[in-house]
Formats: sequence, structure tokens, C-alpha cells
Amino acid sequence: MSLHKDQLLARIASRDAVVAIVGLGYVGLPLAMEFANAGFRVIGYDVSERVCALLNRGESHIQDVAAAQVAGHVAAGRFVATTDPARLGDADAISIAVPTPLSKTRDPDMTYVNAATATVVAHAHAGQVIVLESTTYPGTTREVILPALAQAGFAVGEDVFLAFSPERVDPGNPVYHTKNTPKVVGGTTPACTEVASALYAACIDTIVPVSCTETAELVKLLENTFRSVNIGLVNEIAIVCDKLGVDVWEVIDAAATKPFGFMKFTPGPGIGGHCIPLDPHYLAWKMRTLNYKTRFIDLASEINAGMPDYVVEKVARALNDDRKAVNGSRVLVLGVAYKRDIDDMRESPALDIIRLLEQRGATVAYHDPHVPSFREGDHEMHGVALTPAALAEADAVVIVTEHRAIDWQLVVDHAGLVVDTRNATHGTHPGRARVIALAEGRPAAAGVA
Ligand code: SAJ
Repeated sequence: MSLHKDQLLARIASRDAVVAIVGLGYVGLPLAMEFANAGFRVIGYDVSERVCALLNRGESHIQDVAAAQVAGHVAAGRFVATTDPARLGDADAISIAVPTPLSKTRDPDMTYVNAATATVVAHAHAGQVIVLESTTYPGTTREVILPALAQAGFAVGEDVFLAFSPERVDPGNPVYHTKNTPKVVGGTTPACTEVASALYAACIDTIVPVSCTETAELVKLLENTFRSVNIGLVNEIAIVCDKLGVDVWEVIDAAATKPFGFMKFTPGPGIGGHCIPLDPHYLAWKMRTLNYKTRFIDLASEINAGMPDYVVEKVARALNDDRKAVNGSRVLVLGVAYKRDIDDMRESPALDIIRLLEQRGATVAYHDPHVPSFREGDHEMHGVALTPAALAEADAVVIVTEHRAIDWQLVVDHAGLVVDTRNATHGTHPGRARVIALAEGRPAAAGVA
């Protein structure tokens, strides 16, 4: 029997519990807003002075969170952003949503999780529930946060409660948001699962309790490894179709008519984003420490990572057909965000394609209605307007991200050569452009590997 548990459950039920969110990014800020919407007082903690200042002014730096919502909760005294870690001591519940990037050697970079853990534990008190949301390898919650709490003198499951709950935020998704996406919750102990589930049930429609933190950690990795492997499969099918002279889009659309046992994925120029290119490597890394090679993950990553090279080869072949070399050609890239209709550039395959083209001597410009400019290392690029002149003067136009805001008929009407890696020009009327598809359907010479 835990007095702390009963008191905490009562404070959650009455909305007297104070909730703190560590990390106010695309996961933490929407979550903070949902807790505030549910009537909790919310302390948003972030190391960025800039982010905290703009939020306290009632602004929002996250595409899916309206400034008006932030302003309303700030004005009502239900939300405050702070860089002062001591404020975490005022919280009954803490959700940690900090980045878990990969290092240069594709190993987990736990810098942010370790820093957040140290900060949270330094201000922890009996009666708190602490939940890690950052995508990470199975075992992180039990091997990193639990020992830190125990070392600070806490009996996890008795006076503090610890769980993992994977974030399932899909930026830009018009249907699924934090509140209506089922929330998996796995505790270090059954009492931890109970408390963390009650916390999230106060602001999220559906809770999915699981038996432990490792299960919850692995659920997330399965979800996104599933996508990486299936995207890798369709990317290989695109290469297969290219060699067979078959239209990969027609194959996939026809396969997708199967009403059971099939799920449509589409080939493309590679994979980007904060999840799919990274998450599977967390699992691969953990399994390497257990002397197991996750072959599916490694093969899918290899195929997906090879797609930018495949695209640049197609551009080179298409220019060659026009008796042009890549070296000295002007190439216009359409769409640089990592997927359509968003402004996020993280891990975008466009960055690889631009780099590879420039390495071969091409002069590369880009147009993206959602990305006016971007910086990659010491390389800064500013987008150009999509005009008939810009299209006509390009030796090749490469469609990398199929934003709905781009007028694809304009593109095929004015460009001379278009390499379409996303089937974006599907449905346009024939124009001036010679359009090369990702799988252009030109049979490879027999016997050529
Ligand atoms: N991609 C393909 N072919 C596909 C699907 C995606 O090439 O069939 C590419 C995209 O262009 C992008 C990358 O893969 O470059 C990742 O795309 P994504 O659709 O998986 O989008 P993400 O990275 O925003 O993934 C998020 C994930 N959400 C969370 O982790 C909470 C993922 O689990 C969601 O399933 C996904 O959004 C979604 O469905 O939109």
C-alpha cells in the first residue's frame, strides 16, 4: 500500500497535480497544451531561453500548436515556460520529451536524456511520477533513470513512480494529434504503470497499459522499424521495376487494391525525419551489445540510405540522354522538406541529393514553398521562386518532395527535363518536359547487373 500513490492519484483526479514537461519541442509543447486543456497547471521546462521567452509571450514555435492556445493558457496562469530547473520541484508529474539523436557512428546519443535525468532527479521529491517519452533503446528507463532515482534515495514504485510512454507525434498530421492518438504506458512496477496511466488518461483519450518499460520502449521501435523496413522494401521494388521496365507506381497501386494482408508504402528518394531514419538504429545498437545482428534493420537502412545515390544516377543518365554532363548543369530541386506539406528538414534526403549533385559539379538551386532557406553545416541555401523562367533555364528539375502547394502542371509545361522521384506529375497533362520517373520503366540491358 503506498500513501504516496493514493495521494498522487487523488491529485491527478482532482487536477490539483502540477505537471511539468521537460523539453518543449514538437512532442513536449503539444503535450503541455493537452495537460493545460485538461485543467492542470503546467510548468514547461526547456534549456532554451528563446523558446521559453516566446512561449511566455503567448507565441508558438511548433507548427501544430496555435499561438492562441499558448496565449490562452499563459493568460489563465495554467502554463508557464521556464529555464529554471528548480521549478521541477513544484511538479507532481514530469514527462521528459528531449531529443534522442544518433551520433556520427549511428550510435545512440544519450546526452539529452542523461542531462534531463540529472536535472529531474536533482529536484525530485516523494510523491512524483516521472515518465520518459523520448524514443530510445529498450532498457533505457530501467538502466539510466531508475538507478539515478535509487541513488538519490527514492524507492521507485513506493515513493516515486517511473514509466516509459512512447511519443507518437506525427507533425502536420491533420487527423491524429496528441489527444486522440492511443498512448502506450509501461511502468517500472505495476504501481508505476497505474499512476502513469492515470496521469495520461486525464488528457488523452485512449491509454494502452503494458507490463513494463522495456515493452513500451520496444513498441515504439517496432512501429518505426516496421515503416523503415517496408519503405526499404518498396524502394527495392522500385529498383526492380526500373530494371524490368515496369511502372512501380502502377504495381503498388494495383497491389493496394488487396483489401487484406497488404499495406501501401511508396518508394522515394530516401527517408528523412526525426524518427524513421533514426529509431531502428537504437534497436540495432542495443542488439549489438547482446551480440545479435538485426539484419532486417541494417538491410532496410542500407537500401533507404542508398536512394539519394540512385536518384542522382538517374539524373546523370537523363542529362546524358540530352548530351549533357552533370558537371556544369543547372539543376533545380523541387521540395527539400523530408516529407510533403511540412517545413521540417531533418535528415531530409534532399540534403544528400543536393550534396551529391554539387560534388559532381552541378549548380543546384531549390524551390520549396515551406522552406524559404536552410543551413546545412556551413552551407546555406535560399529557395528560388517557381517561375516558368526558373523551370526553363534548368537543365534538369528533380522532384524530391511532392508538396501539394506546388503547381505540377506548371512544372511539366515549362521544364525541359524532370526527374520525378515521387510520382508528383502523375495526372498532369503532357507538357514541354521529358519526365523520367523513379522507376522509369526502361528495361536494363539483359545480363547487366
Ligand atoms: N516515406 C517513404 N515512403 C513511404 C512513407 C514514408 O519514402 O511510404 C519517407 C517519407 O518521405 C519521409 C520518411 O520516409 O522522408 C519518413 O516518413 P513518415 O511518413 O514515416 O513520417 P515521419 O518521419 O514523420 O514519421 C512519423 C512517425 N510518427 C511517430 O514516430 C510518432 C511514424 O510512426 C508515423 O507512422 C508517420 O509519422 C506517419 O504515419 O505519418
